Amino acid sequence: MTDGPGRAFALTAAQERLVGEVRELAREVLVPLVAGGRPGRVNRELVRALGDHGLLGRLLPADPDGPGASAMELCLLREALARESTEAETALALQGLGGHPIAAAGSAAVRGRYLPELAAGRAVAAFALSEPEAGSDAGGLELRAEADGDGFRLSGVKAWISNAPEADVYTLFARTTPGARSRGITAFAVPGDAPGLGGEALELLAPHAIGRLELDGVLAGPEQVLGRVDQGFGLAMATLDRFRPSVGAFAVGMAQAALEVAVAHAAGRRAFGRPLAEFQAVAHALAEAATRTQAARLLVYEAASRYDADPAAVGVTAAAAMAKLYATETAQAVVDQAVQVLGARALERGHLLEHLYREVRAPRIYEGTSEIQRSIIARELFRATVGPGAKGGEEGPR
Ligand code: COS
Repeated sequence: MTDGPGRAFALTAAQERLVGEVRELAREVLVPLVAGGRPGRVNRELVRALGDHGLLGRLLPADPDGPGASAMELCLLREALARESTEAETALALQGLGGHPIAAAGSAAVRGRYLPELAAGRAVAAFALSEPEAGSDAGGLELRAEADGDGFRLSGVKAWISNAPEADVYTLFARTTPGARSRGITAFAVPGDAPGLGGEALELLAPHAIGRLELDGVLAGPEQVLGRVDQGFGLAMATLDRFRPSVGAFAVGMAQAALEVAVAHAAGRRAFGRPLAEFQAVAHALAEAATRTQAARLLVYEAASRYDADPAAVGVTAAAAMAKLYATETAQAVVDQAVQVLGARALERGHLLEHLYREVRAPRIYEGTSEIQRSIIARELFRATVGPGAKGGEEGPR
């Protein structure tokens, strides 16, 4: 990703081209499809278009044994889409998050069944980790997977699962060994039409396809296990290491979009006989927003590059946490500042900033809250200083 000395985090010409092409595709093809979707429901035409135009194929290999996108490419796609359409961005991201564990750890049968469909956008994936009583404390999840013949029978509830209950396949984490916390969790690929699987849609602040799942004795054969029995927690964490920088990229895209609206407004709008840009309070606020957005972008690129160099290297988890933490907190502040610069018009229903103001809130919660990211960073910090076993705060994760 280097482009010569002194430009360690400049994009290459090929990366710049990709970003430009994705933004154009979003404006011309994806945004009109978003308009035709039903708020709060999976937009299958949009997912199909993401497949038809090759974006999903960059994330998930259509050839079950082929390579997926790099973490850096994932970030570039997400940032570029977020500049144009948060709905298109989210549809892409969810397909990647739900599909990645299948690509990384699925049996040949499961990879062969789902990856070509997911990459083409003909099937929709979801990542089902959270439960009503286990959000941040993912190791405490309780959805049961009891042995049944050579397979398992799954019962329990998942909550706030994006794309639920409409997804065609769920990467679902369940408890195979009671009382063993993170050492007793197994990941499964569960088809959306499995007998005993039901659910309902939930309505959130920003409309997304998201819902609750109820499993009542859903049967899963041994070939549906992703990775190894009782080792699903590591797969969940490794998936989040890959996706957290890209949540940061989504946030950077939103921040950049908000910043551009605010700068254009401040340059053109006059008050008290001069443009807003000539008021130092406004100019400095926008300077600060631009600086923080660029810092967030660089943290995101750095975390993604580290992951691509070696996903298991020391420092990858903390870098992912820093990128997600800083970028999502920054985006919230930048969007809020942009609203302040535009004033009441930014609050009108349908204004881009009104939309971003609602969209920007959830990323500080999902894929690990800001508090969890700080705990992860602190744990790594103290581990590096005083050795393994150190905790980053009394209630921090081990
Ligand atoms: N990659 C691979 N393995 C990892 C890992 C990572 N990034 N982080 C932890 N693990 C492993 C640990 O090595 C440990 O393995 P062993 O039992 O073999 O030693 C195991 O997982 C448990 O780790 P830890 O003790 O750190 O788990 P905790 O229960 O203390 O909590 C946190 C870990 C808090 C980091 C985790 O629960 C988390 O990320 N929570 C947020 C969940 C989340 O993002 N939810 C949103 C759902 S997706 S929208």
